[in-house]
Order: sequence, then C-alpha cells, then structure tokens
Amino acid sequence: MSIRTILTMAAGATALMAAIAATPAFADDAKLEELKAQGFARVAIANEPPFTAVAADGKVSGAAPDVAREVFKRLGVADIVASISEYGAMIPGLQAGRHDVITAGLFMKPERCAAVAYSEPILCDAEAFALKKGNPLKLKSYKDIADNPDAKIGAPGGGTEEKLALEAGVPRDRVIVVPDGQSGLKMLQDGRIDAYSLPVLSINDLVAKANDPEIEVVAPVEGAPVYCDGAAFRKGDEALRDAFDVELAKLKESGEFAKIIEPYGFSAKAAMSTSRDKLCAAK
Ligand code: 6CS
Repeated sequence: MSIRTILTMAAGATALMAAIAATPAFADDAKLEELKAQGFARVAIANEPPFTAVAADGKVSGAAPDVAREVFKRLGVADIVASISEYGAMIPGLQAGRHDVITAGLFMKPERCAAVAYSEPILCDAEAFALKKGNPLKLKSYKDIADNPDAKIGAPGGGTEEKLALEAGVPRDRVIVVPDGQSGLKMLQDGRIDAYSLPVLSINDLVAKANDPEIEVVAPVEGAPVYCDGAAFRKGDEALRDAFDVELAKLKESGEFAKIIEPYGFSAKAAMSTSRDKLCAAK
C-alpha cells in the first residue's frame, strides 16, 4: 500500500474521529460514562421525610432517592451517594460540581428551571402549616400571616415556603429560616414561631412522629399552588437528564413508579398528569 494511500486513510480516520467527538450525543454521554465508572451518582438531599430521609445508620431512603436509585441502576450506575444540603444551597452546590444531581423534592419553578436541567415530574405536593392546637391566630394562608403583625412563620432557607411567605407580604423579620424539621417543631412548641411551613406530606410525617397533642396541621395552605419536583441536573448535562427521563418514563409506564412513590403517600397520577414544560412555565 503506497505511503500516499496510508496518509489519505489516516486523514480520513482523524476526520471521522473529530466528527464523532464533536457530535453532542457522543460528547454528553461522557457524563453518564463517568458516573458508570465512578459506580455512583452524588445526589443532594435535605433529609425531609417522606421526600428524602437518612437513617441513624446512614441508609438513604425517601421517595426521591428511591426513584433516582432505580433509574440510575437501569442506566448502569450502581448506586447513589447522598449529601445533605439546605434547599437554598442545592443549586449552587450542583453548579459547583459538588453533586451530580439534586433528588430532594426541589419543586420546579421558573427561576429554578432557568438554573438547572430538570427531569420530568416525580413528586407533587401542596403546602401545609403546623401550628398550635386551635390555630389561635387563625392562620390559613401566607397572606393571613402577612396581615397579622404578631405572626411569625418558620420555613426552610431558600425553600418554596419561605418565598411564598415573602411574596405574600410577610416582612423578612417575620420569616424565620429553619434548618430542619426537628428545629421547626421545637421553635413552634417554644412559641418562637406561630406556624411552621413545609409540604403537606412532610408536615404530616413530622407531626405524626412528634405525637404532640398541642400541635395541629392546616393543609392545604389556602392560595398556595401544588408543586412538583424533578431530578435536577446541571445545565450542560442534558443528555444525562434525557437518559434519566427515558428510564423514568419506562418506570411510569410499567407501574413500578407508583410502587416506589405511593407507599410514601405521593400520587403517581399527579406526576404523570403534568410535565416539566408546564411546571416550568407556571407563574
Ligand atoms: O422545593 C422546595 O423549596 C421545597 N421542597 C420540599 C420537598 N420541602 C421544602 C422546600 O422548601
């Protein structure tokens, strides 16, 4: 074979490799291949049952991690490794490369949809208040809290409930950032806040475990929307997100999705009756 022929073939092979490497699909699969080789996906969670939970022995459960673990297993990523984060720190942590994905019940809202690549919907829930028995201040909405100058609300930092309270007109100094459920309950019992706000299933789980007859629940919070989360990937990892969505859709189709989330109290139908596009466009 002449030198000329060999050089022509080598040039062709180089051009072909360059073309393959440049195709988005090939380039983006690199992230999935990286996770497969790593053997796990690093997920951000909040430890807020039943969305996410970490047991005393470190075992991670909750509807969001359970769905993610099953989807990643089908993608060839053996497991997930979770780190606990405040909701407001999750997206910065994802963008800084500390997490591969957020699987925490991080509700889809336009500003978040602009910052991350969400999967299709997974967990949907309304909002709730835990408050003193008899609801002495008659708090049924975030506006009720805004309208009562003596009322203080506790909510997760950077969370949806904090934003809903501020948007309803509750002054900053009456919206108290609460790091976790146990702290919120204690602050309520000590009278440092008048309402503690989380999604309905989280508040119900917390109040049921507290077994405190002096605490009651108002749910749903009047005027607050039903939100849904999705697994949140870094912008640029859309191919990984798309691969996740393919397996998520199969789980939904087969009924296995319902089997994973409904024992936690979530509705598969609620997630399957909406879409990322609808939720990210919602006002
Ligand atoms: O997405 C959020 O901001 C909210 N999601 C959950 C599951 N709990 C509280 C948090 O504010």
